[in-house]
Amino acid sequence: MKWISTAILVILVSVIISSSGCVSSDSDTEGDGSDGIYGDEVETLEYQGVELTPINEQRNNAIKGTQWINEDTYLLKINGMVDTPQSLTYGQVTSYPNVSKVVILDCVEGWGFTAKWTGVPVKTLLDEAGVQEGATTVIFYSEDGYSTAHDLDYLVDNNIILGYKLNDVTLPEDRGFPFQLVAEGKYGYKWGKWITSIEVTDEPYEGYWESRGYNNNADVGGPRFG
Ligand SMILES: Nc1nc2c(c(=O)[nH]1)N[C@H]1C(S)=C(S)[C@@H](COP(=O)(O)O)O[C@H]1N2
Ligand SMILES: [Mo]
Repeated sequence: MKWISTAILVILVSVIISSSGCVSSDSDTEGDGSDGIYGDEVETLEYQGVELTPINEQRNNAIKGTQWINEDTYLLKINGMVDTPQSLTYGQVTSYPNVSKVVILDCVEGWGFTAKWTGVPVKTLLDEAGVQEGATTVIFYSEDGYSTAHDLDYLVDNNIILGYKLNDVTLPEDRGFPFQLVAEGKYGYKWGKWITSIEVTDEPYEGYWESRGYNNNADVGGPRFG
């Protein structure tokens, strides 16, 4: 009769495991966005005739996993070579006129995805702060200790945006809420997520991956290292 109690135990344990939700974090759990529904937001999967990659099929990368930022206490700092340093709430950043565009993210490791991004032009924020004469570089710092930098001219000339909507859905936590830099034309490591501060400087800067050997210019199709 020992095998019966063993069998019952095995059945019981598997029932508990399969109903506890601790088995897997992928696939089609209702309401987690895998069905394209995020709270009361519905994901857009085609825009201006371009087919978009669904969020649940977009890969992601993060050195320390998801950062959980509280929208109510969040402040975006803008400092360095500016006349008026800024400290902006989520509501303030997202109430500037926004821009939407379809952009491909290319990770240097060879994967990528196409998405519709909506956000505020970095130039709008910098104009508000008043960039000082001689500034050349803008550094983006993130909640997880990550950082990356861009030439001021690149950001302005390409109307680069600080994105807060992805395929028309509020940028999910695991993807960089509240803001990810949509650094079109640059490898993924130039797309800072969970951005908390922006510093304007006249010095060259090497970010997290750049200081570990990745190319600081990072043009897609250009050299990956050195
Ligand atoms: N804060 C932060 N931003 C980051 C990273 C990171 O680890 N931390 N990884 C970078 C890399 S290497 C890539 S490829 C992209 C991936 O962006 P995604 O998660 O939106 O796909 O995020 C970039 N931004
Ligand atoms: Mo990457």
